[in-house]
Amino acid sequence: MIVPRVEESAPGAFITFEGGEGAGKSTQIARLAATLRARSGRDVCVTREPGGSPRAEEIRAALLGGVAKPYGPFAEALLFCAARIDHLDRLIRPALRRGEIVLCDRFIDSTRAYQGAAGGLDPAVVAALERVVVGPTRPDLTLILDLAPEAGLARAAGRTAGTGQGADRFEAESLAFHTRLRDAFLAIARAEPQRCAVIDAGRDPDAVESAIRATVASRLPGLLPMTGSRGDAA
Ligand code: Z5A
Repeated sequence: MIVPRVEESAPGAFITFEGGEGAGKSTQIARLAATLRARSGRDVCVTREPGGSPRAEEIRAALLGGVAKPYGPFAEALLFCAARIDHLDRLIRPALRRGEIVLCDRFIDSTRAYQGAAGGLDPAVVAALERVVVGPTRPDLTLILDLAPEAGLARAAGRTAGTGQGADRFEAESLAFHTRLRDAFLAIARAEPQRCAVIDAGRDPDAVESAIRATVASRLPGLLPMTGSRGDAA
């Protein structure tokens, strides 16, 4: 029997950010966290996957270093799940129980898109893993930052230019892989419109931030009050 690992009444709010490489997730999470800290009166926990807890960060280093790639997408998915189990148990669920707002850079939809749609892992296997690993701890809102893969890869390359760092395990994949990813994220948004919102991430950072604030304010009105005539949040 699978025991639910977060109370149904957990008072926190769980928002995930998803999208392809360089879509601007880290940039926008930092901005939304600052806004929520200033205006919601609640504690905000910023985290990421893979990673977010010391053990999960160790698994992250192996995954992004390509250690699991030769074993195929199923083995990679299991490692992402191992990291997620620790992250949920050590960080996300305790924070939600304390009533915090958790902002997470990537979560279940990245497994669906990277290992599933783009990597070829059977969606039924991905769904089964989700059921046993995540259980009832589902995001209240998922912001899918949508950007043409060519633009995202160029942004990611611009960020590492001159640092001596090369592309990581996933950045090094083909343009066709990244195009499948984008299509997969958009398909998830179409399939789960109540949970997901697509944000046009091709605009300048201020415009993207404004769209995200408005979406949070309308989808989770308890977190950010709506103000102004255009529906934007304060
Ligand atoms: N993965 C998986 O396969 N399965 C899973 O289940 C999970 C993950 C959970 C994690 O890598 C990898 O793990 C990821 C999927 C896989 N693939 N990769 N690579 P990561 O965490 O290192 O990388 P990422 O999640 O793709 O994030 P990123 O590359 O750091 O991108 P980002 O956070 O979306 O973007 P950013 O850092 O905010 O911005 C990138 C650059 O663009 C930076 O220089 C910004 O200043 C700039 N930027 C940001 N916004 C803009 C706008 N609006 N205009 C212009 N420039 C901008």
